Amino acid sequence: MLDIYGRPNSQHTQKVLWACAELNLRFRFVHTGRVTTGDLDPDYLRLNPNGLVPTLVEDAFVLWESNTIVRYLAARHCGELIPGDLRTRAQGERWMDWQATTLNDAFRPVFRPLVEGLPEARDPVALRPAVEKLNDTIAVLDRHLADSPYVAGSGFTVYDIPVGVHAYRFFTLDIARRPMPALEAWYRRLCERPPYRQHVMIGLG
Ligand SMILES: N[C@@H](CCC(=O)N[C@@H](CS)C(=O)NCC(=O)O)C(=O)O
Repeated sequence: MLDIYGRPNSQHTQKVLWACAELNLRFRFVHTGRVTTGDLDPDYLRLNPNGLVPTLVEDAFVLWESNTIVRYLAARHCGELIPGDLRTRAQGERWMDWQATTLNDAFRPVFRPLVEGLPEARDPVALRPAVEKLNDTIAVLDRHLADSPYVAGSGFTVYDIPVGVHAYRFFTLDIARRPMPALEAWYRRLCERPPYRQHVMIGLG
């Protein structure tokens, strides 16, 4: 029995839901998170002491950290989303770590004000440095994709998932975007995937 605890509009939950859909997994989804339910249930805090979503529970096995969950599911249920070659895999994992650190740090100061309607969102001048920084950061991925149709080579892998969730947000936010032809082409390929449309392309907020 596979349970996924999360909030459908959270970027971290979306990675896991998207991975489950790519792998055709059957699971029970449990809506949770402070934003959804207010104070967290002590039972949930025992599963995930961070008080964050998502969390996976598979029989007695509990796992949190969205990128780890996505890699676990892909390895357990369908090896083909994980390349066999060690160096290809390491390069893919690098983009997962980059998403969780560098890209997330660049995204937060743009995403939160715009989606939560904070005062700086009404002042494009105040937001401009953060938008510039986000463009600078995501351009690193654009340059990588100019030589590689997907994040880890010629085919879709689990490593496209974390950055793919951010790609939808980047192309959907009302911000000034520099031309990023390779990023856009890859994003258009993701948009053709039904699991992406079902779990990621669901609006912001
Ligand atoms: N590093 C964690 C971050 C998880 C996280 O920050 N989750 C956010 C949602 S995206 C959260 O739980 N926020 C509180 C809430 O939704 O109640 C992961 O990747 O799973």
